[in-house]
Amino acid sequence: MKISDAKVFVGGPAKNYVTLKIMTDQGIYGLGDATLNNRETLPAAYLQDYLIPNLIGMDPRNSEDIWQFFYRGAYFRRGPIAMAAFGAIDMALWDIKGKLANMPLYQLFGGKSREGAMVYAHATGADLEDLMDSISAYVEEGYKAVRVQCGIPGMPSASYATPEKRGNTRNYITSYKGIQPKIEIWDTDRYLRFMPDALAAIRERFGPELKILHDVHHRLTPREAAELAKAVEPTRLFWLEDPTPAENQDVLQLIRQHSTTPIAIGEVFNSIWDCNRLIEDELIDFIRVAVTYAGGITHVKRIVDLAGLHNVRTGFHGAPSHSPISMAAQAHLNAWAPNFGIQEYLVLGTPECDALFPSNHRMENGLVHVSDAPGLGVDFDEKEAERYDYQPGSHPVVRLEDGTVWNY
Ligand code: CS2
Ligand code: MG
Repeated sequence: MKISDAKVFVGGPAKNYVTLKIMTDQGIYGLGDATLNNRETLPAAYLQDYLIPNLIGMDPRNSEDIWQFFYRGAYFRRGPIAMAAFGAIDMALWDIKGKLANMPLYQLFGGKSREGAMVYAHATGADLEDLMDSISAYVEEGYKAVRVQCGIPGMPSASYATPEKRGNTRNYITSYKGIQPKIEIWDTDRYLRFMPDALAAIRERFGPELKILHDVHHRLTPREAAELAKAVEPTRLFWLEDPTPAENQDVLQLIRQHSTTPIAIGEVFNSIWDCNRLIEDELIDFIRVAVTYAGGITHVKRIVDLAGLHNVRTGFHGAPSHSPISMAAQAHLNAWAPNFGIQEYLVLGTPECDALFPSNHRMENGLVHVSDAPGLGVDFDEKEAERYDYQPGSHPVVRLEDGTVWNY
């Protein structure tokens, strides 16, 4: 069996998805997602210019060898662009493997460990009352867990704030349009004065059962993060995410020494080497990598197994930047992983998105039920794809009030 061709598509409804389709000489094809949010053309170029010419003629069943060939063969290892490109190839090869075996992927991993995998939605509000409305809407729909982000009084433009009051606060998809980044202003002191009480009020309003998550988006210093993690202990968060930038991993010890609030980190990591220390030293409770830019199923499965040895559960990144292809790959891992924690899940299910990526994965009462179709269980409609092309975008850049650049 040989890979006969491969194509890359960039574009999609309201979002640039980087979709890889690998064809074989036996007519079976596989799909992968190489979307790297706001840098989409780069993994696409890596695939087109370097990887696809090498892929043609390879045996698609040797997914491990192909992964090693590209990873070691690159010489310059890791990095989100390369790992997103390898990840897309890897997903597509697993998709082919599942179709050959006539089995859904979770069966190849070891079968189902659960019937439905718990997901969390993004509730956002321009202010606390607005956020409460957003949470209520998700709770009414049956979600068991919500991430809560809120506008901070006196801080007009942080990514937590939805500038449009109501209306736009559900199904939150941040608009990053344009190559010039939007500037947001951040003030740590205002945030730290507001957030612990806001989280306590949410717990008070929604009671003990709701799982409440909050994303700090790398904004705090280690000491400030320890202060916040300690202050929110009575609220019993499901997790506190990215409290500090994770380049310096020693600082996580400071947070641990001061608080028992569960910590989730890893959405910007792209290899096991970015998180092995955090996992082995048990400095985090949830690992947030995504199959998209952490090298695909082959590599992420290794991270999941390492995490399982150290009481660390999964909480894969699932922002709208991921296409339904990588979300399907994660649905299969979530069905299998003995140390599954939760899945971030944003309702992509617009009619346009469903038409482009038809699948039978379904969300019901806050749980994702994985499809039983062979392989990834998601398809890609090339005719639909012709409607879209690449739209440049950029993440916001954050500055302090005096102009100092801060962390997004
Ligand atoms: C966030 C993301 O989903 C999350 O937890 O941190 O919304 C993040 O802003 C985007 O993925 C950036 O591309
Ligand atoms: Mg995050």
